[in-house]
Amino acid sequence: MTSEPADSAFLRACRRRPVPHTPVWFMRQAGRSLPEYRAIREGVPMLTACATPDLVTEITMQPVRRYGVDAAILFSDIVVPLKAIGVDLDIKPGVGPVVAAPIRDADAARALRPIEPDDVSYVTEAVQALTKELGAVPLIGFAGAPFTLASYLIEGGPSKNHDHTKAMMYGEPGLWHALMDRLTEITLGFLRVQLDAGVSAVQLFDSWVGAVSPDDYREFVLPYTSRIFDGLAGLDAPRIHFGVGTGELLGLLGEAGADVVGVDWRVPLDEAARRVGPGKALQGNLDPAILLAPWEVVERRAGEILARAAGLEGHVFNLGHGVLPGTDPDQLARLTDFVHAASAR
Ligand code: 1CP
Repeated sequence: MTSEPADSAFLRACRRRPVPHTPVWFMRQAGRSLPEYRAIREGVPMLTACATPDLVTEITMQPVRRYGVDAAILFSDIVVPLKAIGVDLDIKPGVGPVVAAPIRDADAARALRPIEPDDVSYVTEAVQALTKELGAVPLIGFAGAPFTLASYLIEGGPSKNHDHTKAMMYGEPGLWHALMDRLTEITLGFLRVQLDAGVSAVQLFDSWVGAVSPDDYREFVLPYTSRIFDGLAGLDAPRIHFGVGTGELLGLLGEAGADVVGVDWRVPLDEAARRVGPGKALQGNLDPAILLAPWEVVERRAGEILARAAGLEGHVFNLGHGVLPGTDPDQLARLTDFVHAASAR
């Protein structure tokens, strides 16, 4: 047994050190499929839950207790820092984040001010309570990356094609860069609050950046994600970078500077390692939909992922994206046990 997060399989794998077993956690492991989550959230709006430290602490702990995962992820949302600096937005059940006045001009971009620790004191409080309760289990903090945040702000809500976002990127590059610059400072500030409060690692979710080409990523996104990872260098907390549909961007995601690159299910991990290049751990990459199939299928597919990962410098087992709402929690519990047993060394 280890007694400090620093000795944990999760942090060791992120640092590409030998591990007793492959560590596992699941994106969106809190909420979604857990009945105890639905019970505690009954009648509490999402953003109210995120701003209530007791609820954040309890919900963050639920999947750790039930699944025995190797890391907890703070219960929050990528739009929490935007709400905290005064953006008029809400999270609508069954929809996601909805912004009252989408940002489409320079005045609206300028109104996005930097975040101060006092704006999110409930996050500091929750992280402090959680690090005590978690003991040796590491806590992952997170933030949305500038591109993904920009998409919600510009579109006004969830979007399939990110049309308005790309229209600004291509048509008004000056405005685009000004907006990305502001979002970069907010993201950095929000991650620093979590690191100061005691999280052991951070994940930057650029969930929707797979929508852009490599050349456009380099010009319109990479400078900002690089600034975030550079700003968090030398802190002893591994930095994880994740996006969906990023097969063609994996080399650039590696270039951006994270310690760990998250891979969705579309690229096998051994091929992902070639694309990302040396000196990085990888995280992933079971298709979350596989968990809806019978256990025998889950076991076989998870075994294939471990086999693909055998030659990696470091591997954190995860899904290729978040847990789907219809997932049976027992499948996640079994999967956690299976990964631990099958990878024990
Ligand atoms: O384990 C956890 O559930 C941790 C908490 C967590 C995280 C890491 C939530 C709670 N949201 C997120 C990150 C997040 N939020 C991302 C990045 C991860 C990903 O790609 O899945 C994104 C894109 C969002 C935006 C968002 N918030 C959506 C997606 C909408 C879309 O564009 O398709 C949704 C549905 C939300 C609301 C939300 N966030 C979290 C929960 C539990 C919910 C559901 C709201 C509710 O219960 O009322």
